[in-house]
Amino acid sequence: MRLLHISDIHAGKSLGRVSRNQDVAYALEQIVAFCKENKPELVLVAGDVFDKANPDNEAKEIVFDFFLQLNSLGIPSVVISGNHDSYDFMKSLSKLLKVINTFVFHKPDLENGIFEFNNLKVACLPYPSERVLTRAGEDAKLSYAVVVEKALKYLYSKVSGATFKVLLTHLFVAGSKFTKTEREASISQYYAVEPSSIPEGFDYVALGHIHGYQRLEKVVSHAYYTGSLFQLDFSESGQDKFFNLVELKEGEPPRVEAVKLSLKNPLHSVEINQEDYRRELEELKLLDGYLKVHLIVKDKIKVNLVVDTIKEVLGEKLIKLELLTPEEILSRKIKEYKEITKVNLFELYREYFKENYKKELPKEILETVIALYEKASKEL
Ligand SMILES: [Mn+2]
Repeated sequence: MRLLHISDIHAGKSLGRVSRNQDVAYALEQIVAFCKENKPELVLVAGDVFDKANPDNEAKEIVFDFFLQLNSLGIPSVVISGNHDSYDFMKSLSKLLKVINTFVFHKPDLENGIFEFNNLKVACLPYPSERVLTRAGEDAKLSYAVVVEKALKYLYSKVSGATFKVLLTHLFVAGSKFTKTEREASISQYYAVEPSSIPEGFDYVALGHIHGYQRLEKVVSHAYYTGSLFQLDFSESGQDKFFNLVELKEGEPPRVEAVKLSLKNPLHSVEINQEDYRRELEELKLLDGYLKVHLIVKDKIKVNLVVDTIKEVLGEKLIKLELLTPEEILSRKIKEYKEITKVNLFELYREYFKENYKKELPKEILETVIALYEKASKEL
């Protein structure tokens, strides 16, 4: 059985004043062309179909066209909501999309979360928002991660008899590497689900939410984030984008092939210096896609001419221009690092120590680590 796993379409996304719908369309066209050629039996969409609760009409048309084309190739799709999708909007589409063999699971529903397809069962867990999972009731006191773990185990029990068992979900598994576009609140540690919460018996786990392509090494089943279909914003600049072709054979591990997408508009985040900006501009104006330019200035006065020239030369390609002093660049990098890691370094070290040395971290070692960290921060 051959499946296609795609994720994080984010139709309706814009970057500053620029709509990214053409980037979405370009990615989906490539996927349709791939399907025509390779004939997978089913397409799995792991959430964040739309970028917002009320996507614009063009975004909707692009998404509906995609599913219409898959249907005319005879390929059904299973779709779950991500954290960017509105449960209610996805629900409003579900009956209509079923007519074109696009099966939408809009909201976590453990009793009705199984999609059956020949000898395959897909356990579908749309983005389990904290609001939905921990309402009043017996689970209210349990932490989010524990409730999600229970849900995954329950779903697994409902697919366990099938020849092929796949999990389709949209959540943050602890230990995955994220960019900054996944939406901050939902990637805090509170929402992290432990890799061990994913039942081992799934043949393949199709994940959405994290935008950088990756396999989760700590999960026993073959678990992948295929990531967003195009570079959503400048924190994803330089990232290649993929979807997975997954081949399931009885008694064998799945064969997973990452298929690379080409990008309509690659994003570039660049720094240029006030002194030699003219020379750098000559190179930048030849780049495809969109630019975010950090202009490094000695002082912020007398730069009007430089700014005007940059705007004129780069035109529509320029999405954002920021003036920064070298000191500001440095402090920003430190801040970004803290945001990206989003964890308490010392907590992380404590866990690392415990895992490796099989005992609690002694207080004196922690004190030494903190002192070293503070010393290093000052030197930066
Ligand atoms: Mn997303």
